[in-house]
Amino acid sequence: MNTDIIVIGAGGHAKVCIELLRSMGERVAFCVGAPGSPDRCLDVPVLNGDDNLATLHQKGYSRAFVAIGSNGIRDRLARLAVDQEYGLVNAISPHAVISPTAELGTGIAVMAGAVINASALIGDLAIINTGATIDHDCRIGRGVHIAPRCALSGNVRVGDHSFLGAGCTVIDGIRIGEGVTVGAGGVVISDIGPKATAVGVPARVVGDPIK
Ligand code: JB3
Repeated sequence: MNTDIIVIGAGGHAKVCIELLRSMGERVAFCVGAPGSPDRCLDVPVLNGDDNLATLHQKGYSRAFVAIGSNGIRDRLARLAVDQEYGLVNAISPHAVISPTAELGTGIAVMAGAVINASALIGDLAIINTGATIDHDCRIGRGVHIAPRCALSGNVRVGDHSFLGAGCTVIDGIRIGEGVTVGAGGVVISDIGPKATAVGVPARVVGDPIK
């Protein structure tokens, strides 16, 4: 058995996650990218195509991290990796501040400068990006991306696969549904239903929710 990690994805997010994993003392053996990916991601060799996951597993690799920003693709590839009997690891910066009472899922990324406060729950495959703050008792769903410098006050709920763009602010107690997008800089002061896109200050839903 080989304890080195396979990173799935080979773009900008993978670069950040490789460095996070290394900062935790882990080694990354290969990235697996979509066909046509560059040969290397940072200095890590890139294999093209998801059929490489089975081959690598046969060679003894069993730990993986899915480093793709798209919430849908990240979730799909995580399920594929788990189906192939990989264990998903976390990539957590030593420069993040995480409460001992926070509950962390698997396959999550927490970047430098992020803060996760008391009794917060971070769902599987979530990204808490650079400098984002998640305050007490927040519930962050599976496959959510909280982009850099977002600030979530206490008791905020964010449904699965939602995306809060860079610099969003959410006041306490707000409920954001599944599959929601909040545009960068949005200030959320009222609840947002599922699959909506909201933008602005204060954030307002635009268009019809995507069916
Ligand atoms: O906002 C920040 C700080 N980071 C963003 C990050 C969270 O998301 C970043 O700016 C980008 O917006 C995005 O980064 P990501 O996901 O690395 O995007 P990109 O550089 O476009 O790379 C996408 C990667 O996904 C490429 O390496 C593709 O090969 C890979 N990919 C896409 N589909 C896939 C598949 N890889 C595999 N193995 N299988 C697929 O089906």
